[in-house]
Amino acid sequence: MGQMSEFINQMQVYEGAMYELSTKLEILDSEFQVRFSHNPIHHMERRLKSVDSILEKLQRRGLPVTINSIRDNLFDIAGIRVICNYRDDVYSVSNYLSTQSDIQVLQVKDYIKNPKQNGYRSLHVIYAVPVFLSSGAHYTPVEVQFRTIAMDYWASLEHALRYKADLPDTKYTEHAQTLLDCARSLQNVETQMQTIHRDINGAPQVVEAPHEHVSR
Ligand code: 0O2
Repeated sequence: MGQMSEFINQMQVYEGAMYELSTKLEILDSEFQVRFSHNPIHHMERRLKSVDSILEKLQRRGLPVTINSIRDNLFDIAGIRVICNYRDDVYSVSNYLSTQSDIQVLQVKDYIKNPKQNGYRSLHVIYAVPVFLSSGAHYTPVEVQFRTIAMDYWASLEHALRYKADLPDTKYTEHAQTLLDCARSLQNVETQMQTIHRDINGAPQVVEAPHEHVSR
């Protein structure tokens, strides 16, 4: 098979894995609505990494530009962003998903418990999802970023600042510092609102995930 059609086939498998996982998340969200009269998921975003970003990432890491290299090294070709209402929701949804017996947890990076130096917070989990083709089950990685509305609001502006190349260095540094302050303020607001929400709706629905939390 030509490299091009093999690449297209592989992207279809990533897309299938992404849809399977987002259906699981939608089912969890509706179950929560029925059982607890609360929707933990505010909304979801899905994307397949573009060819340009795949090439950029392989080149940046000095990796060969082949389909095998993509399969072996890039685990964020398929990505889902799950934007939750509260921090408790982030952990209950991610833990319920992680306990499902037909998928595997490959990696967890908890930037909520250990925020990045710039203030970035989110829980990143890489799952392996079986996609059934005529040749059998193909376990395919999907990166899921779980975050609250506040974390998402912050990350969007920080992302915009990072890619604003024509900003003078002093301005960039000043904005980056302000963003770090904003991250802390948002975290405080979130904690206070979470407390009110717990008082109204009761304790969070959290199960222990059957995996170690790994952070960099
Ligand atoms: P896109 O367009 O979202 O795909 P990498 O940094 O990619 O070489 P790794 O291990 O994949 O290595 O990184 P990590 O820490 O798991 O985070 C990958 C993704 O998380 C990023 O994807 C962002 O979406 C998000 N992210 C991580 N750190 C930050 C941050 O400081 N600010 C913001 N706004 N987002 C962050 P990509 O590949 O950058 O882009």
